[in-house]
Amino acid sequence: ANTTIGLLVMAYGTPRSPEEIEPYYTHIRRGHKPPPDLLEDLTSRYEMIGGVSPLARITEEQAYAVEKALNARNSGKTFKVYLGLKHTTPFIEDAVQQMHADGIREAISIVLAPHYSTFSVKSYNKRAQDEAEKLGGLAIYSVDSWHTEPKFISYWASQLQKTFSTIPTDQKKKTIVIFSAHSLPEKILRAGDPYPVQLEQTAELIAEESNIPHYAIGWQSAGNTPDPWIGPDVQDLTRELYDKHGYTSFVYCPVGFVSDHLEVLYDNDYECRVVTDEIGATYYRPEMPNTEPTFIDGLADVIEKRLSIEK
Ligand code: FEC
Repeated sequence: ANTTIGLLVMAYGTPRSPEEIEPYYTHIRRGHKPPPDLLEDLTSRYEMIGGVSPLARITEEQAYAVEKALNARNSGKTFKVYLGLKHTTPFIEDAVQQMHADGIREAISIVLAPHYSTFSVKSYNKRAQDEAEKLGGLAIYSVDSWHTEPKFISYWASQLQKTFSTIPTDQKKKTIVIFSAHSLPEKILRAGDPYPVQLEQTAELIAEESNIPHYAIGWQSAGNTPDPWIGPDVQDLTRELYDKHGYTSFVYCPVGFVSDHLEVLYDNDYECRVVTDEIGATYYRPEMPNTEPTFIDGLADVIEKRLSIEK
């Protein structure tokens, strides 16, 4: 019998070259090719962050780092990592097929996004489960969310302490932290989706551990569709907090993401900075988790805990 446990790490995916932007965008749009103006707009955002996103490299590094951390624990189990992406190759289904072909009978899956929503994590998990069911003989235990995981919280708390140590003392009281995640269509709320409550829980825990004076919750990177998206948008929120309370320093923590990628490098580092520049405030954005050891160890903890429920 094969006693190796499959470690299915799922993530969003990104184009690996400028030529891949169109097929990637078409996949995000559920098979509909983007009109030329939208494609041009997205291409120019990638150009602003260096042509392509560093996400492909970082996702891979994260997946291998979690595998390594788990195998270093001498738990008597051996993990083999498989990367499955939502919008580009290797797709989630490709990874499940590969696990099956390798004779894996048991696997654990995790999405590289901390908060559960029907729109994101649920659909990743469903694609993995559907493929496993089709193939047969492979059980996948899915992690739904890990937004309160202690080492994940500690990662951000220590990043905030680091950032605050660079803020002049007289500015600290006028500093606000904005915790954010990717916005989603508001209609998910009517179905009781836990996504916004989970973001609040993450924010509260980080704020408590880092002892920051003020924080707010915002949403970012909303899509361009006629139906309303969850707000307030981080840019509008920045203006409002300045107008109403006169904050002069803004610290952006996009805790719904775990890597440097377009939604952070462009939507925060460019778009939010446009607003802070306009109002004459200072922009701060702590480093993203990427492969920082505490964060990776936290993901390994999440996986061990999920497996212990099955045993
Ligand atoms: O290439 C990169 O560096 C950035 C990759 C990237 C990440 C990401 C994360 C999330 N998204 C979520 C939801 C939506 C919904 C739509 C949508 C659209 C886009 C587009 C690009 C894009 N997303 Fe994304 N997202 C990333 C990239 N996303 C590019 C298309 C152009 C644009 O709107 O900018 C709207 C389409 C639809 O209706 O389906 C919704 C969520 C996350 C965070 C959770 C996760 O990582 O899965 C939720 C990274």
